[in-house]
Amino acid sequence: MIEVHLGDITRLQVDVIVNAANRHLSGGGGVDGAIHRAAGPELSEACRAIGGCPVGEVRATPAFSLPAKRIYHTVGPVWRGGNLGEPELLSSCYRHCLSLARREGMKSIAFPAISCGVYDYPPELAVEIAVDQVQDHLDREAPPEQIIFCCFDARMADLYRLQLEAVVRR
Ligand code: AR6
Repeated sequence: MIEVHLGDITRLQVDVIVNAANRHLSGGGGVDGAIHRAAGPELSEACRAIGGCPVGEVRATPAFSLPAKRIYHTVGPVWRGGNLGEPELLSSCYRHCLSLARREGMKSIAFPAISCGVYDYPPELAVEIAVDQVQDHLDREAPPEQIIFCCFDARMADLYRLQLEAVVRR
């Protein structure tokens, strides 16, 4: 089941919340800042111990004070016009998160709009990639039962809803 949720990802009671992190896993603004604040200082220590994460990959930590069980830190690409591998790297973020969730037996996962804030990825293009990757994953064995696109503003939520409808019609 794929859902669109409007609100703060840190409040969600799901197995996994995905963080739109940076390569150093050093915390920052946006959703990353909100997750670090809500999870507590142990999260920074756990991230420091991991050391970093290449763009397009994922690293997992416990969720500490959050209601979720795990945080998957993935690093989206910075948008530089679209010809520098941005679509492949963003797809790779979703793919890595979904396969790790499957490997870890996680039943529910919530994604923020990776790269759509400070990293400046055009939301329409990012949403198309996010929905395609999730849809693709649902065709495989034992995907998470619940996949949530968590949006912080109504415009983003509308884009996901439109894209999901378009995919169903395809
Ligand atoms: N819950 C859900 N979505 C949120 C929340 C929240 N609490 N807060 C913001 N968003 P961004 P990026 C939305 O900038 O573009 C950090 O400094 C936001 O409205 O958080 O991947 C990192 O350390 C937007 O739609 O992530 C990196 O340096 C989306 O989350 C850099 O920003 C992503 O915006 C990563 O940039």
